[in-house]
Amino acid sequence: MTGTAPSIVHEQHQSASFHLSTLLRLSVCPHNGETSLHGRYHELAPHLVPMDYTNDPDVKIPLALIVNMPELKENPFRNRIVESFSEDGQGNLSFNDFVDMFSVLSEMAPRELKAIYAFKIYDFNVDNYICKEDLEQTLNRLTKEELTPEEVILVCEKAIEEADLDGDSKLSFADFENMISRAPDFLSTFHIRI
Ligand SMILES: [Ca+2]
Ligand SMILES: [Ca+2]
Repeated sequence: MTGTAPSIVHEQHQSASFHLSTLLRLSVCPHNGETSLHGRYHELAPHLVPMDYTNDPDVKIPLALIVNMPELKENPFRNRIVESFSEDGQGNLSFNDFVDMFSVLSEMAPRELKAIYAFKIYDFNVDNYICKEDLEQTLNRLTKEELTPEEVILVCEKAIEEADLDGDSKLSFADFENMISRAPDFLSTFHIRI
């Protein structure tokens, strides 16, 4: 069971990417959202991004410029968010990556899709599991370090204990879904207004 979990998650990531391009972009950008997103993308790096995208130029904007956007710069997960949407894995975002990011973070994105990306974002060491250390980093960011280190450890231990369906002391994507199904507000941290 444990051995199959990462590949299931991987498959879900892949199908999520596929649906992102086809479904979400349409549902999220009904008011010329893509046009205004292109404007935003261009603004971030006018020296890199051409205005004319008809030939789909191979342009990427580095993470350091993206995380300073007003929508992201107060977000404690900004670096992880951008990394999670970076197809080249280096934190650089193509325009397609950029549109995907805004699509998933919008209020209209389906809950399952937000869950998939939340899992990616919280998986700090990118091993397809959320372990106690991942959860501690997550909680420290969410609570802005209002909790003592001992409290953080306790909360994380309890959260894993409650959600860990297969008893391996770390959260697979299935365990994680189990956890967020008990906390309906959990994914609200992923809303960004464009
Ligand atoms: Ca991990
Ligand atoms: Ca588990």
